[in-house]
Amino acid sequence: MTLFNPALSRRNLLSGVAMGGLGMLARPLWAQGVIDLHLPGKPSTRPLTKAFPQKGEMILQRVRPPLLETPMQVFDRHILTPNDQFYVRWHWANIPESVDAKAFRLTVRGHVERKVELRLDDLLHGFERIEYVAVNQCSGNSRGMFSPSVAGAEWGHGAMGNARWTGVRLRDVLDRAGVKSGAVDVRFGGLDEAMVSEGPKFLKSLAIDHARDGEVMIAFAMNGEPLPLLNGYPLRLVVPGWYSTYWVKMLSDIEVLPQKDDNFWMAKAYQVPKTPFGHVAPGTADFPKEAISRMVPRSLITNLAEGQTVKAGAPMAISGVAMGGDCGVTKVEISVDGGATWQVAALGEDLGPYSLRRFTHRITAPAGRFTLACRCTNTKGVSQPLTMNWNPNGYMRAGIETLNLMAGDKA
Ligand SMILES: Nc1nc2c(c(=O)[nH]1)N[C@H]1C(S)=C(S)[C@@H](COP(=O)(O)O)O[C@H]1N2
Ligand SMILES: [Mo]
Repeated sequence: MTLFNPALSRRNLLSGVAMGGLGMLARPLWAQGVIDLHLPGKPSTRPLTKAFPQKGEMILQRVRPPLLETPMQVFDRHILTPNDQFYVRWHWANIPESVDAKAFRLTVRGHVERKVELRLDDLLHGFERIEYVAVNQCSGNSRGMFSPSVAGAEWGHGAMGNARWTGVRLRDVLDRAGVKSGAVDVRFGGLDEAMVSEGPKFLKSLAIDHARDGEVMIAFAMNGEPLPLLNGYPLRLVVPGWYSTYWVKMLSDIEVLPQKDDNFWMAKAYQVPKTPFGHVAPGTADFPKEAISRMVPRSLITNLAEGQTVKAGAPMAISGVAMGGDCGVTKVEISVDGGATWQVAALGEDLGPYSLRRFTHRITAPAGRFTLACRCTNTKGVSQPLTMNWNPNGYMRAGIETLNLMAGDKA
């Protein structure tokens, strides 16, 4: 398998990828169509682009650093999101345009018995491999849907992806260095750098017990292929059940800390209200905060779009995807009357507790305007809240999503 041949991986990965100095565009950037994200109360059309290396058709949110969103139809077609349509998000634009697999080193240092420097080859061949399916979801996924609006990247629902991740246990790598007693946090950094010297480098940490839980992974593959460069080639952290702000890409540095990490990205950024679903009354700015962590249940209809016309009185198929958040999906319910009554949908194959799960249902379309809604309950018994959650950073969107449809004589 070429994946595990480091001599091949660099060539395969980057051949044909002529990334100019500016913004990693493989091809000139011109609009290849537009898509309407139906964000409430704001301009919501976005260009579609195929201009980025190793990426197919994506919704362009920002060129530099690249913010690329996955169109909803991709989730309708595939339960594992194809790598070339997997969303992309970076904080700083100073991202290497290629990584030499031979020269690459992953350093483990800090509060350890011995500093170690691992080659990609060591990761591929020197540790037991693990593999599982997990959703990677940006903390700000669906931010553009909030009403009232909040500041930040105005994503639709496509700042998420589901993949089969292959790699090694973070615990085993930490053990190679020998964590000293008194370790508190483990901090992760990648090859990307801030554009300005005052800009804080993107660094995220996990508590030592979480880092050593045997599930947190240093991944070298997604869906059986090396990671696309924009998704973190050659290595990224996978923290199943947690928002992907912790899933550090192009992971090159692991530092064990004898104290809590108070760097900007842990202590100042990515803070949510310390309430269920990170919810505060819209407009509230002052509240006790905590670092964002575990995901919450969500469900999204993928085969229909806001405002679509369907045939009144005719059978109508509904399909979508659900996630339990930090555990599996137990139930998805559908409402055709805006949430007054609910019907249980059929669930698709169970790919494990951290995966997306397909749901399908059939209804007879009523006449006139109607509102479809779906609601997920996870294996811990947590259901999506009936009232939409809100916070000023637009994180952790969890409430029930609705689609307003119109049933008429013709579909
Ligand atoms: N090195 C590095 N890793 C990073 C980031 C970053 O800016 N730099 N952004 C994080 C955030 S906020 C998100 S949402 C995910 C996005 O992962 P993806 O681009 O593979 O979809 O990467 C995370 N890992
Ligand atoms: Mo994110």
